[in-house]
Amino acid sequence: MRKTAFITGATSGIGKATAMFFAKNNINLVICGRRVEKLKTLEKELLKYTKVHTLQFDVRFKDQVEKAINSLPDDFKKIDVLINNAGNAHGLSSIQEGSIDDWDAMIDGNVKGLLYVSKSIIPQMVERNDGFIVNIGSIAGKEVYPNGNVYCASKFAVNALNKGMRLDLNKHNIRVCAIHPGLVETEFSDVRFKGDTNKAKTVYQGYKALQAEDIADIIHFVITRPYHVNIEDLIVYPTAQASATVLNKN
Ligand code: NDP
Ligand code: 8X3
Repeated sequence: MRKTAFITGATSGIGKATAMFFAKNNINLVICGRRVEKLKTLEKELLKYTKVHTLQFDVRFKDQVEKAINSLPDDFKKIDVLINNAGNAHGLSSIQEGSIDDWDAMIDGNVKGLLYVSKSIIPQMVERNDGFIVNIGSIAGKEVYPNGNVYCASKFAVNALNKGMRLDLNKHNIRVCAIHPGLVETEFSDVRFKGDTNKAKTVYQGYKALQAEDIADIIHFVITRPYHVNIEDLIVYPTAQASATVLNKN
């Protein structure tokens, strides 16, 4: 029987590429995001390959999360694979100059949002003693870099939650994995720099950054291992990057 994957943050970047990769590999999809037009455009493309349901909600608001997930039609209610991917950095400022609104967006989206979605989906996995959760962390969750402060804190939290899930869900036969990418060329920097496209572009210039499809391929590899194999923690850099601050640019 075909499996169903629930992907948050599917309107762009890693989530969108993962949806496309999964669709071409016969996985049914629930795709989520706030931008409904982007969800609908992607749905049209994915429907060429698989069954798709779209859910529009903001992960920061638990009522929206619960309502959306409770609204899933019967065909999509059983979630085999949860990809906790939605998230962003907002700003790149010193701790003394950072904006509280940016901090709220990162803590609420990257941490609480991941929790709200997980809380709504984990019970069915526990009941079935079956399921896979992939948490998209970041190298920012392994290493703090200058001005990364709150974004890094949010991804350190994802790293901790991944370990917590792995421990608590162990007796329920549920696989849990975190993937921690380095620099991936997506809308991430556009969001971080609040639409300053030129500034965002320079992040990915002078070397070959990871592409969203690279991470999608790895996520698919992780979830298609035999059930007794759980890849728990994976750091992925572009070849040109050796740490959060060491980048071999031309
Ligand atoms: P994008 O900006 O391209 O995608 C982010 C996705 O998250 C969008 O689909 C967006 O959808 C969704 N999203 C953001 N905030 C919310 C919210 N409050 N509610 C619902 N959905 C939300 O970035 P990436 O694809 O690069 O990022 C995906 C994940 O990968 C993030 O967790 C990021 O931290 C992580 N990551 C990215 C790296 C990079 O260098 N790009 C490196 C390491 C990790 P919408 O706006 O439609 O709601
Ligand atoms: C995104 C990668 O280096 O901007 O998580 O933190 S980085």
